[in-house]
Order: sequence, then C-alpha cells, then structure tokens
Amino acid sequence: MNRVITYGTFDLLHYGHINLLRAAKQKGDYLIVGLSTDEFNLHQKGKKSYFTYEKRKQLLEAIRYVDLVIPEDSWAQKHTDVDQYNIDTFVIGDDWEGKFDFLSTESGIEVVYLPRTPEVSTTQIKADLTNMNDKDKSKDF
Ligand code: C2G
Repeated sequence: MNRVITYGTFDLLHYGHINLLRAAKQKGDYLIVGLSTDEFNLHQKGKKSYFTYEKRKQLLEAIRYVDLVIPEDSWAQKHTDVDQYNIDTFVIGDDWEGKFDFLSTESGIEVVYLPRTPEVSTTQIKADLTNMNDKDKSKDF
C-alpha cells in the first residue's frame, strides 16, 4: 500500500488542481491532502481564499482521487505528517521544484514534482472574472 501526500490551498477548485490530484493518486494507492487552513493562508501564505477551509475540504472530499483531507496549519508539519500517516511519496506541482527535497534526505520518502497545468490558476480566474464584471458595467444600456 503506497501512501501519497500532497498539500495546497485548492481555492476555486479547477481542472489544474484535478490534474494534480489525479497524477498524485497514480503514484500510489491512498492519497492524503494537507489542506491549508484559512489562518495558514492569511498569516503564512499571504493569501485570502474565496472559499473557507470547510467549503474547500467539502469539495476535495468529493473528488474520487482523494482519500483523506487533513489541515495544513504550519510549514513544519510535513515531517510529522509523513511519520504519522506512514507516507511513502510526497507529490506537489513543479512550481515548488526543489523546495521539499529535504523530505527525501531527512525522512527517506520519494519526492515528486509534477508539471503544473500551465494555462489555469485561481489568481487568473479571479482576474478574468473582475475584467468580465468591469466590461459588463461599462456597457451602455
Ligand atoms: N496546481 C497545478 N496546476 C495549476 C494550479 C495548481 O498543478 N494550474 C497544483 C499546485 O502546483 C499544487 C496544487 O495544485 O501542487 C495546489 O495548488 P495551490 O492551492 O496553489 O497550492 P499552493 O498555494 O502552492 O500550496 O505546503 C505546500 C503549500 O500548501 C502548497
């Protein structure tokens, strides 16, 4: 039983997230997602998610690839998570390339950086929606 873990905010869930979760699950048999809490987002990641932790958790738990969602509320919890959940493989998008290699050297697990889906991001979705809204407002009725 190969146990995989990944972490993220997963706000405004989109197909880039789904591609990552599908590929992460393909690395094993059981996938745990460390979901960034609202506080962690605000104070450590400098971002405010549109959906609350509970709503983002509800969405992730509905995804066939996800077996368990746990809170991510500190950068340092990865070591203890790896031990507590008997993790074999850590997976994350390659925007984090190299940042978590310590998990391989210190915890002896496989660390995999997967290619991001290039054309979609939560930030871009928010920007596009703002532009669409502005265009609608500027129309002469
Ligand atoms: N992702 C992706 N393609 C996209 C957007 C996101 O593959 N177009 C991946 C990211 O690389 C990440 C996961 O989806 O692996 C979640 O993305 P975010 O919610 O942006 O996560 P992030 O803010 O990078 O948090 O401790 C690690 C952090 O919590 C990761």
